[in-house]
Amino acid sequence: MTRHLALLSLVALVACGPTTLTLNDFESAADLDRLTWRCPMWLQATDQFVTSGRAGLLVEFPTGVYPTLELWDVPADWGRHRWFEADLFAPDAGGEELMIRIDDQGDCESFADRFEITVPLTGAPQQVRIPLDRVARGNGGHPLDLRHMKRVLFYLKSADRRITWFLDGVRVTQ
Ligand SMILES: [Ca+2]
Repeated sequence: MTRHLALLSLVALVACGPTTLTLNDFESAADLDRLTWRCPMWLQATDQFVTSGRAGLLVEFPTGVYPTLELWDVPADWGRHRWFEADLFAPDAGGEELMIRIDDQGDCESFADRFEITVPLTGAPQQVRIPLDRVARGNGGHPLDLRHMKRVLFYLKSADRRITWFLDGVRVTQ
């Protein structure tokens, strides 16, 4: 009987499927091909900050307004998950504020129709964890459709110097 229960537990575990859906883990050239940026900047795979897999991403934002890193071609259906998570480290930017913007495949041109949040940078490794029901509410316009997501952007409103930071394990979890 105990053995049967153990087997049933295993079946249930498998049936539930993976609890993490990776949006980008920066492990391969194909992963890096799914990044774009808005200003002259430097991106490279790194082993200096890795929280998942074997590599993370090193980003050098240039001086200027709205230096932006965009993750596109992400898995679209986040509907079975509860949290957006990412690990980041900005050792020389403690006190700065990183912005995270998340768009669905609807009309995200107006501020009200997308989701944005301010993340205070601590200067130490930190995990961002945002409830997806909050993402779905957006900025007060039409709600985002978690089954048809499009992209994630990380940006600063402005930088008065080059800022190097690290990112890994961008994902949604249950
Ligand atoms: Ca990784």
